[in-house]
Parts: sequence; structure tokens; C-alpha cells
Amino acid sequence: MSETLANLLQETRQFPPPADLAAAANVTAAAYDEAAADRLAFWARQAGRLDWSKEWHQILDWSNPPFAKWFVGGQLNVAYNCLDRHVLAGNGDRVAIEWEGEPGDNRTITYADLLAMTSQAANALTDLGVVAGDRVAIYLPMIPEAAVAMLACARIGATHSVVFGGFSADSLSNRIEDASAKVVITADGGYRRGKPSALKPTVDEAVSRCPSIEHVLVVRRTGQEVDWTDKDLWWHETVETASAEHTAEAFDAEHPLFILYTSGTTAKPKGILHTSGGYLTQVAYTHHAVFDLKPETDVYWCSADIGWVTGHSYIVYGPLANGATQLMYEGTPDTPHRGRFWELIQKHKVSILYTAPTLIRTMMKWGADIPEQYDLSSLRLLGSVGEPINPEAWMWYRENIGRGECPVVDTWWQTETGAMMISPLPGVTAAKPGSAMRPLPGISADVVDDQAESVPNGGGGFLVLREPWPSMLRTIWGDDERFVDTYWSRFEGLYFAGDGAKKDDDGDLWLLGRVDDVMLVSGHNISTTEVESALVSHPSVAEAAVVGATDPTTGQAIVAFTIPRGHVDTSGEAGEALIAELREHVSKTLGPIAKPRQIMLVAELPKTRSGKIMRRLLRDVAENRSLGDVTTLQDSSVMELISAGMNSGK
Ligand code: 6R9
Repeated sequence: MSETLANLLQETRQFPPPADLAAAANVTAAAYDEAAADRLAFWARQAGRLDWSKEWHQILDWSNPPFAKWFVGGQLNVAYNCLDRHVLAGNGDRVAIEWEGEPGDNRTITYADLLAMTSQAANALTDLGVVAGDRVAIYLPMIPEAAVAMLACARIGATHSVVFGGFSADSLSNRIEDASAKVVITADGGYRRGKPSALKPTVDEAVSRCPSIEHVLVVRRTGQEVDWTDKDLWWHETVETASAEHTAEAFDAEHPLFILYTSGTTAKPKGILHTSGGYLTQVAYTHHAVFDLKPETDVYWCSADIGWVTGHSYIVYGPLANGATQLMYEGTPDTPHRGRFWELIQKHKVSILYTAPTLIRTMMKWGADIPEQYDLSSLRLLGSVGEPINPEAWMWYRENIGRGECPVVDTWWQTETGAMMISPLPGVTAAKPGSAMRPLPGISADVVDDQAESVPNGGGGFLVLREPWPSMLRTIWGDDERFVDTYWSRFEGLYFAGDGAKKDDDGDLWLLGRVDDVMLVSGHNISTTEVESALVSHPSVAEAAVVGATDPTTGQAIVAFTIPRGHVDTSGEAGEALIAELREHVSKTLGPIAKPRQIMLVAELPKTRSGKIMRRLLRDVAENRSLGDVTTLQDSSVMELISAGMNSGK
């Protein structure tokens, strides 16, 4: 970005916390002051939420930046903190996971059950020769065994590397190879959109290229036919026959817990390494503070996949460390019908929902009459993660899912940050639709210009983190140099996250998307997010993706791909009229500079499996190039449809 971002969007609505929630909130405004007074002491107190076998002697060792060590000398077992201690405290009968399979089967798993299952898996892995420090790849659908496999690794000190079920054999084998994993845990298949979808053939292909793999553990989920090799073992014959007694050993606070490869919307995937004590401290604290979790009464649901960092931190480690009762759902939101999510919330009386803007916008497209048919009165708090949430999507979520009463917390963070960094606190913050608001207590985020100078209120630029935080990535697996280059080289002494952001007049933060996506139009930097939000604020639009395409006169020109809401007529002249109206609407909302050169009406957008729009591919289409790598797409047929529409001039 040669100049700071143009500050286009104006949003003045603001929603203070409900009085009853504020009065009983886990965290009050005092947390900001306490953390500001002594950041390290604040984090040391949060580490006190966990059971340590050995106390640390130093909170943070930052003597060799950017390589951090938190809670130096401390020892703990992560799985013990998520399981044993709740059982020992008399909460073994509390439900840990209410699991719903896509075809309608379900399982109820208490903390005592989950401990027994994890102990069996830990014993089985040990019998297979897995020892502390080894890597285990996990390639599973959203079934309880996914959480069990992760916790079993944590329990024996093995480092897990979860790969999204459904990534190609290439992606899987690259990740296995990069980490030299010894074991893969997978399943015959899982259910997606009403059908069993196979996983094992992909694993077979990947493993045939990966000599490091000694064993493949296979959970039987769908019962479909599978080929069998001499490395394969059934989970039910290996794990479920093992002893359910296992004594957890304590590991160093900096013992590697997991590697998670970033979704790779760009270059070679990076193996983000997270360790134990600091990571668990921050996921547990943020889950407690941002969701205001009351473990005895709340039913929590994070709809993410376990293969995304959101599933690691806010399905497995954060909620379980806090003794939460949670819903886990295997399938897609429209199977067998478009009300499935709301039906599940009604059935399990879910009180806290954490989901992604892409899902909210899809629900907008399907129409508010669907959630209206269900009793959603159990909900008391709504969360969002993964992308900037457009103000209109935020409002729709609050009004139609949260009865106009539930606070919405928009949480900004990354695989690299491990846990939430910027978010409202539901009992404190008067939230603004579309803003992630303030850094959480103990976190120092800022927005800087090209010269690393903090921008004043009203300004825009690069989002950076000034101080190390407990759940920060420790490095890129096997590549310290790339870690330094990627995150710590743009601005001296600052972590640069890759996102653009602005500060409003009150100093609250608005995320503007990846800086790689920022458009330069006639010398003005314009964020894709703001133009998308302007489009989504039109009543006929459910979702929009905006890219900058090379243009002979303006340098770059704005090209928008827009999904109309369900009821909208887009045929022939009505479609042409809508496009003209949308161009005018953007121009009126943001100013003529932001008026798209071209708007296409499309049925779908290319997204990664965690729901992020892949603008890179849309840029290829807008500039008439052949498509780049599409292997991380959720649905690769989407691009063919979009390209066909572009070429027919629509
Ligand atoms: C947790 C997660 C990280 C990138 C991040 C940013 C975008 C995530 C956001 C958000 C605006 C939010 N992002 N949450 N942008 N507002 N609340 O998504 O991790 O998959 O590594 O992606 O996602 O661009 O840099 P990850």
C-alpha cells in the first residue's frame, strides 16, 4: 500500500450489552485496566486457570525475539487440563459433547467418557510406538474421534497435524511429508450433503508416497468398502480394546502441541507451530471472557470444522479446558434441509453460537423465514470469525438469530495468533456492527502506516501486534527463517498480520481484509471489504466479492461478483436494471471513486473450506487469465460457472 486506506464506510449504530448479561458477566471493564497496569502479571493470573504440575519461574522469555517462551520452566499436561481435572472435581457426568451426525444419529459423551476414550487412544498410540515429540497426522470428519485423537496426542506429548477431511491426496501427502508424521488417523469416510463421502482412498494415495508413515488408524464411520494395506488398523479393534486407564505425564510449557498448515490461499502452506502452556492459557481465557461461558448452564456451539484453527481452539482446547458442554455437528447446514442449524439449536437449547460470516450471508440468501420457524430463545450470545463481517450481515444475525437482543462478538484472530486477539467483551462493549472493536485485555494491537507510525483515529493502514502474546505461533515448522521473514520483517519489532484495518473516530478497529486484496483505483487505496459491505447493504444482495482488475485508465478497476438474495428476479432486463442500481448504490454509499466498473450476478463464490472468499481466483477471471491453483476450494465447479458467465458477458 503506497498510501493509507481511504476511509469510506460510515457506521453509526451501536449496541450496548444487555443489562442482565453485563451484571453477571465473567469479565468486566476492570480487566482492561488490570492488563494495562501489568500485562505479564495479567497473563500469569490467567495461566492460573490451568493445573500445572510444576510452576514456571519466568512468565515470558523474550530475550531472543521473535522467538518467545511463555511460562518458562512450567510443566503441565494439556489433556489432563481438558479432561481429568474436571472428572476429579466431580464433574465426570457433565456432558462434554452432544454430537449430531449428519444422517440424524447422535451420541452423548460426558467428561468421564471422553477421558476414557482419550486414555484408550493414548494407550493405543503408545503401543504403536508413538512417543513424545513424534508427529501424528489426523484426517477425519467431524466425529468425536477427531477430538479424541487430538487429545490423545496431547496426552502423550505427540504433536498433531490435523488436515481438513476432503483436502486432496497431494495436500495431505505434502503436509505429512513436511512434518514427517509417523501415524495417520483417518476414517473410511464421513457424511457430506446427505451422502457418505470417502476419505480412505485419499489417505491410501497419500501414504503410498510417504515413507515416514508406519501405521494408519481407521475409524469406521460410514461402513463403506475400503481397500486395506498392511499399515492399516481399525480404530475399533485397536483403540476401543485398549485400557481406559492412562496416567498423563507433564510436559514442558513450550512442548509442541500441534502444527496446523495455513489454508494456503497463496504460496506453499506454512506449518504453524503452537506449544502447550501459553496456548492453553489464552484459548481458555478468551473462551471464558469473550463467550462469557457459564459451564454449568450454557450449551455452546462452534460450527467450525476441526481442521480449521477455530476448531482446534474453540471446539477442542478452549471449551474443554473450561469444562463446557458443547454441541458438535458433522455435516452441512442444508442437509437434510435449510433449517438444520436452527433445528439443532432448538433441540439442544444452544445458548452460545460461534460461526462464520459466510454462513450468515448464506442464511441471508436463503431468507429469514427459515430461522423464524424455530425456537431460538435459548440463544444469549452470538460470535463471528473468519472474515470481516459486513455491517448488514451483523445486523441480520443479531435481528433474525439473536431476536435483536443477543450481543454479537466479532472476533479477529488467525491460525498464527492461536486465539482471539481483537473482540468486544459481551458484558462491557457497546458493539458497532462490522467492527471487531478493541484488542482483548493483555493484547496490544495497533494500526500503522507505511513508516510503522501509529495512525491517528480516523486513519487506516496495517494491523500489527506490538507485544508477544501467550498463544502466538512459535515458528513455522522447520523454517525459522521463513517465520522471521513472513511475520516480523515488514516492520521492525512488530508482528505484521497481513490485514488492513482502520481506526474510527473513537479508536475502535475495523478489519478491511488482506492487504494483498486492497485495490488501487486512480491512486486511491480502497478495501475490498468496504465495497463488499456497501453491496451487501442493498436489500437485493446476500453476498459479494470484490477484486481489483487491471484497467488502462484507472490502474485497477473494481469488479464485483454478487449473489442476489433468494427472492430477487435476475432474468434479462431485471438483471441489467439491478446491476445498474447496485453500481449507483455503491457510488452513493461510498463515493463515486468506489463505483464498480463491472458487476456480475453469480450463484456462488469460490471459498476455502473455512469459508474465506478466494479473491485471487476471481481476479484471474476478471483479468481473463487461466485459473491458478484451485485445490483448496470447497467446491471447484464454482469457478467454471463463474468463468462461463464472465465470458458470455453477463
Ligand atoms: C481464525 C481464522 C486468518 C485471517 C485473518 C483475517 C481473517 C479472521 C476475522 C478476520 C476480519 C474477523 N479474519 N477473523 N477478518 N474480521 N473477525 O480465521 O484464522 O484461517 O488463519 O485466517 O482471517 O484476514 O488474517 P485463519
